[in-house]
Parts: sequence; structure tokens; C-alpha cells
Amino acid sequence: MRLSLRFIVPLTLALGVIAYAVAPLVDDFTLKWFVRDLDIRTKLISATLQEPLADAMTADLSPQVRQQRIETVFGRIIQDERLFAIGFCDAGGKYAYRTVTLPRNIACRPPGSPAEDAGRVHHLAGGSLHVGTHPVVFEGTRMGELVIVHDMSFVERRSADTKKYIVYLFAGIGAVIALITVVIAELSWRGWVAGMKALIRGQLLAQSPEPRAKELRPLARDLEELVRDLETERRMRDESQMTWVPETLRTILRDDLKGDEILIVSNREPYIHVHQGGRVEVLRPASGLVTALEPVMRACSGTWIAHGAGDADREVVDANDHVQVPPESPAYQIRRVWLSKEEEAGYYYGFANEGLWPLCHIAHTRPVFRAADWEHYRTVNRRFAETVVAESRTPNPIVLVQDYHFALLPRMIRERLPQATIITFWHIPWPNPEAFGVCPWRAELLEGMLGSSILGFHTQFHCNNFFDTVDRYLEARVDRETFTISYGGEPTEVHRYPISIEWPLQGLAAQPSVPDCRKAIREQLGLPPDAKLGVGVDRLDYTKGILERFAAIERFLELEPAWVGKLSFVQIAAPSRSSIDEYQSLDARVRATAQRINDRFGAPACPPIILKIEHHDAGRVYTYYRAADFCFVSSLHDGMNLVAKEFVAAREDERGVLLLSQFAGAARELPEALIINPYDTEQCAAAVGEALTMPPDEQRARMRSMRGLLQEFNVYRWAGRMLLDAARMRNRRRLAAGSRLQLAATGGRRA
Ligand code: GDG
Repeated sequence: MRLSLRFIVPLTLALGVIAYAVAPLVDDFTLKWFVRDLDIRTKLISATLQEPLADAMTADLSPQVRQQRIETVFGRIIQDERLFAIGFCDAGGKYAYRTVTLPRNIACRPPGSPAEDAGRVHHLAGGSLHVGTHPVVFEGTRMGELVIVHDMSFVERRSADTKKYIVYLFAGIGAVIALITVVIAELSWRGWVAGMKALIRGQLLAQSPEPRAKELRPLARDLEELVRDLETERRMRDESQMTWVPETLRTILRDDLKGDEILIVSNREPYIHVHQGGRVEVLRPASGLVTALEPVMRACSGTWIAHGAGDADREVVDANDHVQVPPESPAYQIRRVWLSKEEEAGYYYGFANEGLWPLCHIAHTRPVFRAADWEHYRTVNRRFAETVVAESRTPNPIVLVQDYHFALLPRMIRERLPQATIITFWHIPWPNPEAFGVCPWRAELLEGMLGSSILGFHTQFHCNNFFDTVDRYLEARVDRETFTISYGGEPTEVHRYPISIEWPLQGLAAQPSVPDCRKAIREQLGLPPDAKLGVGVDRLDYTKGILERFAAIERFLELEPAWVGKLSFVQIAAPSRSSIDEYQSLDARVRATAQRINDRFGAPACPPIILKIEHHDAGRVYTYYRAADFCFVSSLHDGMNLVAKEFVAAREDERGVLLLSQFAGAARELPEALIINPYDTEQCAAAVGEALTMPPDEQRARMRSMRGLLQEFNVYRWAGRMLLDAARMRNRRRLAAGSRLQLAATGGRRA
């Protein structure tokens, strides 16, 4: 509005001024026009007076009567409002008769002047007069001439009026032109602004059916590319500059994902209801996954879909199988999916854990593939897909699919919710094509996973293996430069997202000091106060290399018998998948090996191996980390391994040594650990010796470096990077949808 006024007023004034400048020209023109008019009038009056005047002049009358008669005629004629005066000049050039109104200074023309005289304008003090002179001729004799004077004040009045009208007219035209211009400009400006804004938001045509403003088309593509580049750059820069805390995830959800709907699918639920001591208790499984994703869920009030495995789970859900969590301050909901015992046996224990788990881990345990398990796996994946569809309130939710239990789920969801952004994270390694190729349903699994928008692994090595596998078994377009695989429909981006732990570890706040932890654990284990202690913390799983670890301790004591009675290695092994034969067998072998080694080096005060096959609460696990002189992670193959990271995080004293398998993803990020090959018993034994004798300064230097990395790359960053990539992808797809519609609107031509 202000802009409009700023335009209309000056334009109106400018045209007014122009009109004012033009007015004298108009004056001049109208004056000439009126003078010509008065000339004609004068001629007419003169012609009318010829006869009565000649009659009066020639009649036999006394001079007084003649004068009276002529002046009466003159007096009658000047009744006309414009006729001011009339006079008659005799042949001697003197007034013979005249009206009293005739001004003294309008004299007769000298004798001998030309017969015709164009009208003259006399400017007097009171105004202008038009004076016309015409001869009076009787029977061929020139008797004198008539002087006819017109009052020209009406001309001035009219001229002034005309001037006024012209100024008004110009000002009016100016105002109208300005107004029209402003309206047009305003409308197209708004169109531009809206177009540009939409373009920048990337929602130009995706949300509006109106075609992109024609004049924007040439700009659109360049602008889109620019926005994309800037956005990627900003993300890259911002990601490293952000402080990664739960609040950061909330900010991403609010600012980058604009509050979009989020669903998580995992086999294990974040809260389990169980019967304990006659009551229903809520357990929170210690898991990095829950730590990372719970802030996301809390922030967006999303839905976490998981298998309801607790024996009291059904008792606490509502009619729609929902339960609000966390119990103390509900912020999001779990949607529980029920499985029969057969389904659980086939899908979870069978196909996932006897088939895919050993298939993906190169740990020399044969995978077992049963057709019946595969059927259950498919059925359960289908049920979870239906649950995702039923739970989603929007057609394009972000679905975070967790792990190898749901390889088929992404495509099943994609078929029902084509606009969903599906991020699948594979927590375990991805093997080479030969190893994966033994699976009878390899193509179906790959096709299922490629329903994802983004597929994440812990390391680039696993990503590369996946590219190779798809290349080998599917007719897909694999682009290793852009990290995308196109297999019908939308492409899948494959990226590395190394998982991590929270920083600082919440549980540490309640921990005693490191010396107190050392003392307490040695007392509880019945060890001498100065005993050296190594620790291992794992699910009791054959991929973790527990037996290889024991072999290393045994070999070390063999080589360095002086340490017998001075070193104990405590292994915490949480029972896992105990219904599977392979795990039962491992349990037996682990127990037997520990027993054999202890028997061999029998030193009652300080046994070489202390085996704790039971679940410990998280606080107790941290106390062990803090009490130990070294932590031994000897996985035969591991996606990441969070134990290694937890040990480092627990050591605020910057002491302790980490022995880390080169086959764990964590080894890529923590090269300051003593990197070992668990198959090389000699090397592992030497590493144990090195850990026990490493000078404090070296321990500190290595710890400091590893702690710095974990602080920077914590679990919130893991989740945040996936969410940022999802936001970037959604934005890009909106832009692409805009471009496609634009292309359609322009008949396929690039504007
Ligand atoms: C898979 C991938 C990847 C162990 N015993 C007890 C206990 N734990 C906790 C540890 C740690 C977690 O379990 C084990 O995590 P890992 O990462 O070491 O291994 P997986 O369970 O095999 O997990 C793995 C991970 O997914 C994440 O993506 O790193 O590579 O195999 O947090 O502390 N916790 C408690 N009591 C125990 O007895 N409370």
C-alpha cells in the first residue's frame, strides 16, 4: 500500500506539472481560434448594419435626428453581451457616430487605409478588446467605416476554465495510469514473490496445482541447483559444528522435518512389561538403539512399533494395542505386534538368527535356511508393514526400520505408502557377495531392502559389500559416485552411519569414583587389592570371540607365568537366544573352557577367568569398566561393537587399555586401541601383556584421543545425520516433483 502511494502521488504531480507547462500553448491556440471567430462575427454585424446605416445616412433628416437614429441602432446592437461598442468613422477619419462605450483610445484609421482590416486585439487595463474595422459602401461610394469592438473577457474566462480542465485532465489521466500500473505491478510482484518463495521452499508445484510463473522458468532450474548445493554445504558444515544432544534432535525435527510424522520399527521394544514377584514391572532393555531413538520419539510423539514379547505386555495395552511410555511421563506410544510362538520361532530364532545372523557375520558358523522359517519371516514382515500403514496418520511418514529382522519390510511399506521416507539401518555387517549368495532368497531380501529411501550401515566397507552384492544378483543400476542404487521406482541411497553411545553416559553420574570402583569390584570378586583385572562384556554370542579371548589369556599366562595369580579376566556374558542349539553349545563350550583354564593355572585367590553368565544392570556393567585395567573386545565379526565405546566413555580417569578386534566396525573409529586379530592367539597374548605394562602416559594419550572422538560422534549424531539426510531427501524430492510437473506443463521442454 505504501509502495502504491509512493508511486501514484509523484506520477499524478508530474502529469499535473506537465499540464501546467502545456497550458500557455493551449491559451495561444484558443485565443487565435476566438479572434478568428470574432472576425467572422464582426463581418456579419457589419453586413447587417450596411443597409440601415446607408438608409439613415441618405435619408432627408436633420443631423440631430440622423445621429439619434443611428446611435439608437448602435445601442440596440450592443445589447449583445459580447459586443462592447460600435463607432462610425467618416471619410475624414473621425467618429461621426459612436456608442458611449467606445473607448477613447480606439481611434479611427487614417484616411486611405486598406478597405479590409483583420481584427486587432487591444489590451486595456480592464481586459482585452477585439477591434474590427469594415467599410460602409452605398451605391459604390465608400461612405466611411464601422468600428466594431468586442469584449474579449469571455475569452479569458474560457481560457482559464480550459487551462483548469486540462490540468485536471492530465492529473486524472496520471492518477489512472499510475493506479493501473501499480495494480499490475503489485499482482505480478506477488506472483514473483510467491513463486520465488515456493521455489526456495521447493514446494512450487508439489503443493500448488498452479503452473510456475512463466518468467520464473529460466531461473528455476539454476536456483534449485544452487539451493541444493548450498543446502548440502550448510548441512556438512553445520553437522560438524552442532553440539549433539537430545535437544539437537528435537530441533532437527522441528526445523528440518517441520514436525513430520515418524514411526520406528524394531523387533525389540523399548519398554517391556513383565511379571516379577507377583507384580507387573517395566524393564528398559539396555540398548544403544533405544538411547539414540528415544529422544526422537519423545520430541515428535511418534509411534514405536515392536514385537510385544513381555509376558505382561498384553495386560497393559489399550484396545488398539498401544501403551504410552515412558511410564513416568508418557511422551510417545509403543504399538505392540503380537506373534504366535511358531511365528516367533520361525521369524526371529529361525530365519533372522539362524539364517541371516550367521550369513552376515563371517564367524564360520553355518547359516541354516528352512523354507518354513522363510514363510514366517515373510508373514511377520507383512504384518509389521500392515501395522505401519495402519499407524501412519499421513501418506508420507518417515519410517525408521531397524535391523536384519525386517529386510522385506521396506518394499512392503513402499508398495502401500509410496511417498514414505523409509530409512533402514542394518546393525550387523554386510558380507561379500559370495558369502551372501548362499542364501536361497538372496534376491528377495535385496529387493525388499531396496524399497528403502536410505539404507545405512556402520562402515563404508559394509556399504561397498552391499553395492557388490546388488551388482552381482540384481539387474539394478549401482552408482558408486552418488551412493545410489536404482532398482525400479525410487533410488535407494546407501550411506555409512557409524552408531555410537550417548555422551556423557547417563549412568556414570551415579557411579563411584574409579578407585572406589576398583576396590569394590576386587572385594566382590574376592581378588587381592592389587590384582590386575581385564573385562569382557558381551551377549553370549559366537560372533563375539569369547573363546578366542580366553585362548589369548591362557597363552599369555603360558608365556608369562609370573602373572599367574596376579591377573584375572572377568567375562560378563548376558544369555542370549538360548533356545538356539548353536548358542546352547557356545554356552557349554565357554563354561568348559573357563573351567579348564582355571584348572590349569589354578590360583584360588586370583583365577585367570571369572565367568558371569547372567544379565547385569547397566550400572553394574559400568562399574566393571571402571574397575578394569583393560577391556578385551575380540569379535570375530561385528557391525560396530558398543562395548568398546562404552569402556572408553566410562574412563573419565583417562586410564585403562582397550584391546579391539580389527573385525569390529569400531576399529575404524578407534585406531588408538590395541587393534588385534582374534584368530591370532599369539598376537592377542602379546597385546594382553602390552596392556598390562602400558605406561600411564601412553594410556592417557590413547584414551584422550578416543574420548574426544566419542564426544564428537555420539549416538545423537548418528540419529541426527539420518534425520538430516531424510529431510534433505524429502526436500529434493519435492523439488524434483516440481520440476517434473513443470516439464509436463511445458510439454516436456526444459524451460
Ligand atoms: C548389534 C551389533 C552393533 C551386554 N551385556 C550386558 C549388557 N550388554 C550391553 C552392552 C552393549 C550392548 O549390550 C551390546 O552391544 P554391541 O554393540 O556390543 O553388540 P550387539 O548386541 O550384538 O548389537 C553390533 C549394535 O547392534 C548396535 O548397532 O554395535 O555390532 O551386533 O551396550 O553394554 N548390558 C547390560 N547387562 C548385560 O549383561 N545391562
